[in-house]
Amino acid sequence: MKILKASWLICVDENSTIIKDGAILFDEKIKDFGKIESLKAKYKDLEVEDLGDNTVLMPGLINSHIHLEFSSNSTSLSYGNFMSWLNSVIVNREALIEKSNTALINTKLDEMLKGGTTTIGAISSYGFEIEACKKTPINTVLFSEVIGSKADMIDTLFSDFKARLESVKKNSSKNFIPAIAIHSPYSVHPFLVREALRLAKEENLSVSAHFLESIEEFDWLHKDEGKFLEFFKNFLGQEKSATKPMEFLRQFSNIKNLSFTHCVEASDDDLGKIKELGAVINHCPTSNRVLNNKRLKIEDLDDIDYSIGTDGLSSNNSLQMFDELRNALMIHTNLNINELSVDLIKAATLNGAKALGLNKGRIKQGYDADVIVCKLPDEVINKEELCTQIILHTKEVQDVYINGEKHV
Ligand code: MCF
Ligand code: FE
Repeated sequence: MKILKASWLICVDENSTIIKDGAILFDEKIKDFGKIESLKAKYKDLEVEDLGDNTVLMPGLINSHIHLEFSSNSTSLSYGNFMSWLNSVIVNREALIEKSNTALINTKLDEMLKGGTTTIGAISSYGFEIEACKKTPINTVLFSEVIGSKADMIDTLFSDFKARLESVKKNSSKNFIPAIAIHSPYSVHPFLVREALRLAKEENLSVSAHFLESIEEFDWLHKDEGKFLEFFKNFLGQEKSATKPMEFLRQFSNIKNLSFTHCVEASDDDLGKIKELGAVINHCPTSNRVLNNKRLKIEDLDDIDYSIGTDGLSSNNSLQMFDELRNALMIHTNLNINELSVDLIKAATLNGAKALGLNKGRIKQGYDADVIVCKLPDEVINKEELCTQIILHTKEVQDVYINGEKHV
């Protein structure tokens, strides 16, 4: 067992505790933490590794919503209008998926690791990222996605989904965990939603769904009108949406680890239901911006926890959590920057762990020892500004430990 000492220790707890000259003791779990003097006095025989000047120890970052299968996209997809983006996904999907091979995804995962990401929630449409995710030290909750609203395709779609889920289950391990994604209320037939959720409950799997991301989705689900009407008429011969938002949400009762992605068009009632379900909102600020969707009003969430996701390179120029946190900092202009930064660090650690159902994201006895060390360019005087400075100045981290093992 080892003691690590840094200039600062961010615990991520109810009181946002930050300890100056803090240290942790860990093997694969966190065993103890506190001021370096008190740890030294308690564990006289143990070696202390001083991480150096201007260093910060904190829980590893958790990217709770990412699509690795779109990793080859840079400039192919259209941004600035949600329908144009959707149409460009349909046109380019096959080519992008084919180019997003294991070698490319390995490279992306390696960059993410160096950037301080220790856990991801990966939405998997095809299962083409499984090989890369099995190999990476980054903990992966792999959400097999069910999608499709055409009634006569249901059986085929459900069998395909179950086969993909099985292949994830076959490979499951401590850091490769099967889960289920329902794509969205507009794109998944109610039968598929019901059956996929039945499976999730039976097998106690975490669940995630995209929910009310765009005004087009809102108009279609609530009023059967808007740009989606044209889209559904053309592609599927459908003129009425199959589900209302509240009906969709009601189906998710009794799912233990649940998250909804985006939610920028959710009403107060929807948010009330999300809170009652105990769900976390995956907040993807860059994706919302580039697809011309609204800003998530995190100030109005009324005790619903939100986590941070980059989404895929299908709607982002980076998969790095510190890039995403910087964007979040710049988008929520109405909030105090130092308070927001503290909140964002909690979103990117503890709340991500809650979304994925993991015992991570916090420096506390018994939690998994997934920790990162950031090195700031100079001294920070005010504790209150520490989180802001970390978000502003970190591109790559100095060290990464996952389940107590050093990987960077
Ligand atoms: O979160 C973004 C935007 N909203 C919906 N879907 C996706 C996003 N990024 C990738 N997707 C995927 C989704 O998983 O796009 C595919 C689905 O498999 C086609 S439907 C837009
Ligand atoms: Fe997404």
